[in-house]
Amino acid sequence: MTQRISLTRYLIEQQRQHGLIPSELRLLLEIVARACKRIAIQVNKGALGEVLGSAESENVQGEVQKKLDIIANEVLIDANEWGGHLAAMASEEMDTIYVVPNRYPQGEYLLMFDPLDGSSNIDVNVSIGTIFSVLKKPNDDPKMVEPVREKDFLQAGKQQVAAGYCIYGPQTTLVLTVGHGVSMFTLDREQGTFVLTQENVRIPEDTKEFAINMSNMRHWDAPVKRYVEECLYGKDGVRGKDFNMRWIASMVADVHRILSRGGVFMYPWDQREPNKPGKLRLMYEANPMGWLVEQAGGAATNGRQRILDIAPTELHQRVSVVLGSKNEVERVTAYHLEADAQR
Ligand code: AHM
Ligand code: MG
Repeated sequence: MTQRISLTRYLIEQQRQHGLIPSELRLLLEIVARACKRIAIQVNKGALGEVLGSAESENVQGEVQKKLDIIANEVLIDANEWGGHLAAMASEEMDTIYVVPNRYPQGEYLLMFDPLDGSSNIDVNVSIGTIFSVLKKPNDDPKMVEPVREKDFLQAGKQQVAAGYCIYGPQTTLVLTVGHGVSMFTLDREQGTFVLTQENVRIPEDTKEFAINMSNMRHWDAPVKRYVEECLYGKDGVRGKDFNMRWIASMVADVHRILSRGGVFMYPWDQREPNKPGKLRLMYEANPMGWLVEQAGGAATNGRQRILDIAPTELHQRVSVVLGSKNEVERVTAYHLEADAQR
């Protein structure tokens, strides 16, 4: 019988072999995984648990919140606030940061999450997920413990110490990186444990699959139109091969497919909201997904620059996203840079 490696064992062995997961970070990751199990239970209940539908409220970005957005946010806060591993949390669903209350000890980590990504899919029984990113609280003066502030979160994605997502689909799968490749853990519902099911995930450098919301085509910038048009011409055009298209409208599900078999995912800037750099959020979506994709041998840019190099200026900052198979991401990025040079 093949040996089953639980998430706990994997984390302990990673620490032993590579020194990447100090015990507080392990606690943090185990607690996030536990919270994801609780969210998975709620997601699975669906209409029976009265968790579907709108909560009739809006988040800081003016988006209508679903009941499950709020439930998942509360589950993550409840699970994480008391462990002593965190200084504060930030969420796509909360206006400001959540500082660990005084009654609990404060740790050195900062946790960011999109509690339920792909919310438009909740009520139609399509895969959704939780995305998370972990940073260390900067400490300029080691003799003093300064109170945590929003600006402590404004670190580039390359500073992340852990990132991942949990997809609630036909299987519940936790996907994780601590900077030493990407591993996947499938939830064994009978045992209630995440079991290692894939290590060293690799994204093929080439692909014949792209993911973008085509209904926005008329609003895109010229380089994105050029890339997608070339894909659509397939064998009859400059690419010389046919492409397939997928769009789940759930970033976790689209990224999970790309980690599993390759592809390129794009949510570019468009003219519908010209003053916003894109729809997706840098801290809760692009940074963790960008790091996972890079750790699996892919690439992630905003069309011009590596996502992980972007220095954030705001917690809820948005960004244009191109990620996935390396050669395709490089092509889309080159098209943008060429167009810029001609301007
Ligand atoms: P959410 O975090 O509010 O769910 O929004 C993010 C989602 C992504 O998961 C997905 O890629 C995108 O929004 C889909 O947007 P659209 O409905 O414009 O296709
Ligand atoms: Mg989201």
